[in-house]
Amino acid sequence: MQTIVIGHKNPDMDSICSAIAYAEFKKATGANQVRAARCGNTNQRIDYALAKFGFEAPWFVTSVRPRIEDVMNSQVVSIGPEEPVYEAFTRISQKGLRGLPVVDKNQCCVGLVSTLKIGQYLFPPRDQIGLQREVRAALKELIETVGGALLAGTPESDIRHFILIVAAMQVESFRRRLDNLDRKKTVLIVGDRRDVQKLAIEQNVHAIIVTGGLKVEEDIIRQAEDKGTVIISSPHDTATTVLLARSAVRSGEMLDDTFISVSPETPLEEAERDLATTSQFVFPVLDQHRHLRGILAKGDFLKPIPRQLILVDHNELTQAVDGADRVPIAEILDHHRIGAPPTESPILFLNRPVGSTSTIVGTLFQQAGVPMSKNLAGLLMCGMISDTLNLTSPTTTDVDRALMADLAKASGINPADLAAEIFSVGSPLLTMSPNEAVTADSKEYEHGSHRYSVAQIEELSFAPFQAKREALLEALEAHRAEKRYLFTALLITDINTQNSILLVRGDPSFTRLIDYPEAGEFGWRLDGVVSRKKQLLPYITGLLARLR
Ligand SMILES: [Mn+2]
Repeated sequence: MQTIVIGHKNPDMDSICSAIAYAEFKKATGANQVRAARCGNTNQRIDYALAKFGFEAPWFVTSVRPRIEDVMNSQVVSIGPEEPVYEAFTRISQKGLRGLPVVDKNQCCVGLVSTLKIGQYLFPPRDQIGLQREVRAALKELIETVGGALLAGTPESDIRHFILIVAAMQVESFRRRLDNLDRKKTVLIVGDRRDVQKLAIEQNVHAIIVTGGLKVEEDIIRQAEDKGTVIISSPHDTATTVLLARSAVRSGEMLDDTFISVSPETPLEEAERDLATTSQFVFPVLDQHRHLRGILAKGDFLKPIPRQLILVDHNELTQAVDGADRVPIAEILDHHRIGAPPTESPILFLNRPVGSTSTIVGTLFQQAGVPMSKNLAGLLMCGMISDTLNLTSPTTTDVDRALMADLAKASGINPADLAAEIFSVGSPLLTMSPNEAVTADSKEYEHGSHRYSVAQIEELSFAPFQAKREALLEALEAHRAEKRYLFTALLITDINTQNSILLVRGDPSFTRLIDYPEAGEFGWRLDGVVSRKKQLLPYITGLLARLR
């Protein structure tokens, strides 16, 4: 079972840092196969923090929606086109399958051989019962399939069309029978019947299989060598020998090349919908080069998905990675309002009203007595500083202040210096396009039937704002229209003065309710507001409640 520790869409510093740190914590406390992930791009500030403390950006995951590769059987059982059907059937039975992919020398899948097709071959319909005697195979392979020993002659290795004849009759009857046969095609299956063997050699029958491991006399073998007749000794009785000889046909002779294949990346839901009504029971899973990566059986759709999520810094599905509703959520660590989906089993849901998720993770390290590297302490400080504007946001608690002091001691880094470094990197207004600025840290919310989004950017001053105002408003409106939101908002926070400007584009029925002092068209001055979560969202929720 793989566990993915992942923050919200449009990841911010806290969600990246807490995902990395919590994955480390899980590993340090004995969990296996835990991996930190992100479902969006980092920004310059996050990249700066990661580089400063020597961390890679977490694994980029666009979707956790279950895919075919999650449930397919990758211990691929296949058969070469040259291998006998007997071998194919043996593998099918051993593995309890309904068919096998046929794979050529280049590992490309060229078709399927199914139990149905093998059954039809071995048991032809009554009106074509003569087919029972026919086999297209190389004599050399036929000997191998029968488990026979070569006594005379040189069996060829090219595929030929043979007729199997069992001589269970008087020699005179057999003589008459031979008159009607193409002897070059005939493989005679007989016991220790010296007279029949002798006659068959004289009449140029192509090969003779002597069954039951019975002895063949020296002069018969010599005579066969002289005439070029192949003599084979089969250890099995006649009935078994006939069946095995027929199974010597190559798998490639019996393949179904109009088969449905699937790709490892196809979402399971989509595959299930498409394949449910087909009569094919196993599906080769092929990559873009048609190389066989696995086999999917219809029963695989019922397999549990070997993956679970730990959500950090969010608990609402609208903010979670695509497909989060399709895999089990094992834990949630967060400090936001509760909007979590119901779960099937009890889970660890740690939601604390502190300044950052990094604070929660740091506290877990302390409580469990798990040692933390200097770099990890520094990384957690970045998450805390970013979310609490270095402990100045109203979301800051005594827990944050105490932990920050401990982490500063552990890392040897002064929080104020680190904060100045982080916020001086990559001003969103100066380094991002208007579209990036309004979406990079955007979060989507639901209120009744309404959906809306609120983004936030932190700046060291409002100086670059006026020049970008119009472009930001246009980008907000484009984003709103694209997502069909009731409104889109952008909170621009000056972390030095602790004031913000709010830009909102959306339905006038909502915007006319905003009663902060206006700051130009579609803009409001929110003095003393720095926290989206603790100050702005409760205000917005209050307005929405008044909406008619
Ligand atoms: Mn956070």
